[in-house]
Amino acid sequence: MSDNQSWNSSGSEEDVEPRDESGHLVGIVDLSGVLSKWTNYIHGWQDRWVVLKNNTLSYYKSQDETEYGCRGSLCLSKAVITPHEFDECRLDVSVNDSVWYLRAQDPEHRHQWIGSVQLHRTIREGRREKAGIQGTIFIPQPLADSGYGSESSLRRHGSTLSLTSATSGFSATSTSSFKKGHSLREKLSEMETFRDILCRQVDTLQKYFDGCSDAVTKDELQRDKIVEDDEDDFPSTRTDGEFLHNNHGIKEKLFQSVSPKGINGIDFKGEAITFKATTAGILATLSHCIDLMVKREDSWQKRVDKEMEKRRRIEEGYKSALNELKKKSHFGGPDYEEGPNSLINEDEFFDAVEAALDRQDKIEEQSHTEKIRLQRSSPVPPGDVYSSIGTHRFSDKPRTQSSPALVISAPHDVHRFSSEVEEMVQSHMTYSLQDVGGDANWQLVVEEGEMKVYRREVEENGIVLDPLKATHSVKGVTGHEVCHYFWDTTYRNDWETTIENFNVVETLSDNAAIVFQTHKRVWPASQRDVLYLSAMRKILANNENDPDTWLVCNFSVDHDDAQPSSRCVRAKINIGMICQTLVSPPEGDQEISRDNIMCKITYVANVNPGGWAPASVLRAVAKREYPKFLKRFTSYVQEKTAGKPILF
Ligand code: 9N3
Repeated sequence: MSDNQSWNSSGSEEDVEPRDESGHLVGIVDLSGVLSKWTNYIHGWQDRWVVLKNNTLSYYKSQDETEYGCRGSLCLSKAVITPHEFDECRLDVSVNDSVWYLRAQDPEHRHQWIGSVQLHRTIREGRREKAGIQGTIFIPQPLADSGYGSESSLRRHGSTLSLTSATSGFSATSTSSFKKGHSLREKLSEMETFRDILCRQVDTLQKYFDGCSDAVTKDELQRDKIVEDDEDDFPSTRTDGEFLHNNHGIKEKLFQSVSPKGINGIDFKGEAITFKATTAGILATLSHCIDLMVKREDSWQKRVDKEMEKRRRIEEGYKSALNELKKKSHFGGPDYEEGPNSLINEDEFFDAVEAALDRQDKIEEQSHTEKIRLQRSSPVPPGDVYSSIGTHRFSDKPRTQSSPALVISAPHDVHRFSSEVEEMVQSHMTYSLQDVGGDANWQLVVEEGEMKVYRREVEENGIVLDPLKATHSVKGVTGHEVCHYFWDTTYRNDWETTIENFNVVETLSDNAAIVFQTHKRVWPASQRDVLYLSAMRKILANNENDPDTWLVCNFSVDHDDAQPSSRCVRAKINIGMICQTLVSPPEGDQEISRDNIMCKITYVANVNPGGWAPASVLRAVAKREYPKFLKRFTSYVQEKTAGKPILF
């Protein structure tokens, strides 16, 4: 129980039929506390000390002023308590046509009040029935300044309401449970109260008009001209100034012949005045609402302006900080954007990479369609760079039986990296060809037609090294052809889309070279370069039934002519393109055509990015780029070899 409300509830023996000094039954569930009470249009909601006792709800100006007597009371026997539909704090207590609009400080307090009033009534009813007492209705007699907390009191005091002050002096003076800054909500609540009052008044007026029309038809108008003794409520001293919005200067002459409580016991003049007062109140509250909304909008606008200014300053700060950073020598170097101190987070990095890749795709697509268009308009003449394949020297190499992976290299293939190449080739033949389909360590990341791409997630010191293995079956081409187009840098730009430029640093032999390439920068990651030895080999099978193997290995090496630069991060690669040709026998004595051949490819890739890069980004890029490369490259080989002699 809060400090401004108190219970006097007990189930003790004394309370069975207790009576106060004046013989009234005293509280079983008495309750008193502060409630906001709707007073009038001028004062709106006011905090009042409300007491629930002896089946009566009374209110006082404040708790300290209870000895001066209550300002109004309602007998609860016939009272109707209505919790407000939307305002969770409000409860309206009405008896006949008297309504008290009340507001508790919060929904819990409202609940307590409603519960208490109901409990009070139930207990009283029970006692009354027992005692055979008939329910009586207590009509409140408001005190002089009790205001207009009910419709009846409104009507009673309609004439004393200074209507001019109602408009000019209307201000949010309510000291109710509404908190500061909630004045708009307060006003809206007032509007709801007005709406309720207005509805009742419209009903009353309607009743009056119905009565009028009855009276006219029954020719009873004369009988209704009896002057009743209710003059106190409508002093004759009333002046024009007391009328609100009577802009037309028309007084209710029309109805002056009718006594104040002429038709259906309704005092039309009083009703008309209070009706005007209500509408005046509504208008005043509305204009107040508008004022508040305008003020609120102003304040929001100011806040928006302030935020915009703040944003502008931050953006400026960011720009100048970035400029400062750019001036520093390490800008653009390997340690700048990447690494845990990167200025952008992984998500942003990832988005940027994706966007850049999409842009690249679009450009590639455009150049591809352009190329096709040009090819169609001017077909490639015979003997172009691609048609030399039939004369490749590997095509007539002797076939020798040897150990599992016998590497044949002619004397002119020998160079200073020969042993490294042999080692790499052996390693590919032993490990790379192993099937990973059923290996739980390898996850299948992409499967499209014959192509299957697997990877193993491996990280070393936070650097993603995920080994990749892909298998593919390509119809109509041989392993030799596949390796030829993969190894020979002449064709590199036809299928490779991730390279910005490349150059052969050193030609080691007819089938081995050292290549330097810079990969296209995928903003905002630093650009990567790779320096690798690329060698092509044919490995003869152990027996007649097994196919020979064609293989290209690209693995990182060092070279004095291609030192790492500050512009790029040097990535390290170890890649193998391992191919075997399967031939299905042709029908009859026909020659083997491209329809009879198929190349089984095993592609393995180990890329060490050479520095920190976000794992999620690298993995996403790898998942996207490898299948794309495999499809594009193998289609390219099919395209290039179609209609040409088969290079076994
Ligand atoms: C990737 C290189 C990087 C990243 C490669 C290099 C790569 C792949 C294939 C060479 O098969 S190849 O030898 C054909 C000749 O070019 C070959 C792939 C991922 C991202 C797909 C794993 C280095 C560039 C890089 C690394 C990290 N850029 C940004 C972050």
